[in-house]
Amino acid sequence: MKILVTGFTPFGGQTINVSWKAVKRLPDKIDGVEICKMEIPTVFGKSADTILEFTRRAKPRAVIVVGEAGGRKYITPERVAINVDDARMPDNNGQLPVDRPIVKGAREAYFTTLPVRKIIEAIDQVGVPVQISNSAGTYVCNHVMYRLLHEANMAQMPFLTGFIHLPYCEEQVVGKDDPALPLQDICRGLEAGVRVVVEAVLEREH
Ligand code: PCA
Repeated sequence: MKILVTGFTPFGGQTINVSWKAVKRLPDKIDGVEICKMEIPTVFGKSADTILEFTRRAKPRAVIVVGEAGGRKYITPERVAINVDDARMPDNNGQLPVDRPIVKGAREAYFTTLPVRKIIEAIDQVGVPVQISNSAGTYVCNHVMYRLLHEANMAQMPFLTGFIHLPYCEEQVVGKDDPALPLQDICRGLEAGVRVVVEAVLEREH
């Protein structure tokens, strides 16, 4: 049995994306479940296509998409994805969609199917700042979350899926005022959240 956890490439002129830095440090196995890790491009379309190619082939039981939300003080599991691409800056392929539906004619929004409250409790219990977020934005992260929830919603055996945004890690904010957490804390919090998803996957099996 496996689950997939993804991080993004750096974007917006940065050299680091904390999401991939943290995801690649996750254990390879938790409670017998394989943790597959993948770095995906910060590009509308291709980001989600890359994951969906994997889910169709490898059939993971859950997909946790992890991204960076610079400026936030907490790890923020996302509650909802909305059906719109509206970029404030070009993606890594220069695309700048404005008010464009992600999937024409599909639902306006999907709620996460990850156990978001339990994830928050678990991250809180390891002492890492965490808060629910009610908007994943309208950039590439929301795009990927929406596409995965839409795919899972149409599948016969839907995988659990949702999104976790991470704040900057300390090395990204040297000389700046932006809030940040030590990478170690971010990794500890993320792992606690992933463990909750592993438990949920194992429970569904029985
Ligand atoms: N954060 C961006 C896209 C990639 C990432 O890590 C976002 O919040 O949409």
